[in-house]
Amino acid sequence: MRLPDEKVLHALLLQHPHLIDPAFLGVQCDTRVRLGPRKIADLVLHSKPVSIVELKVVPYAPRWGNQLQSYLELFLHDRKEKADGVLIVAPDGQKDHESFIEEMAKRKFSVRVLFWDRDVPVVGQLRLCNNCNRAIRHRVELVSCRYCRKSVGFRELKI
Ligand SMILES: [Mn+2]
Ligand SMILES: [Zn+2]
Repeated sequence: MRLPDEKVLHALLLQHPHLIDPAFLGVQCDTRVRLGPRKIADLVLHSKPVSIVELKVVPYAPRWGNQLQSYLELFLHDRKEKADGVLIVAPDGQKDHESFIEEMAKRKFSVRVLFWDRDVPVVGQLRLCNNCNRAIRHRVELVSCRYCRKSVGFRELKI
C-alpha cells in the first residue's frame, strides 16, 4: 500500500481525530506542540488523559518509540500530567513494537502502536458524510453515517 505524504495524513488527523479512535470524536486537537526546548509533537489531543500522537509513513523502528517516549516524559515534566501515547506507522507485519509497549507499561505509560490501513484509514479509503462532514471509512455497504445516523450520502474527501 502506498501512503500519502506525511503532511497530508497530519492534516487529515488534525481535522478528523476520530479516525485514530472513535473516543476522540469532537476532542480538541492541537498541532506542532512544543515540548521542552527542542521537541515538537505532531498532534496533541485534549482527551482525558491527554493523548500525544506521533505519525510516520514508514514501518515501526525503535527510534520512533524512543521519540514518542521522550514526548511523554517531557509532557510529564512540563505539565505535571501524564499523557497517553499513540504512534501510527506503516504496516509491515513485524512485531518489534510489542517490546516498546511492554517497556512503556513498566514505566506506567499507556501507549498504542497503530497501523495505517488496518487501524487508521488513509485518504483514498475515506468519504465525507454529507450531513455532519465527518470522515468515515468507505465500504460498499456504507449507507448511513455511524456518527450522525443520517443517510444523506457521502462525497469524496479531498485534503
Ligand atoms: Mn511525525
Ligand atoms: Zn454524519
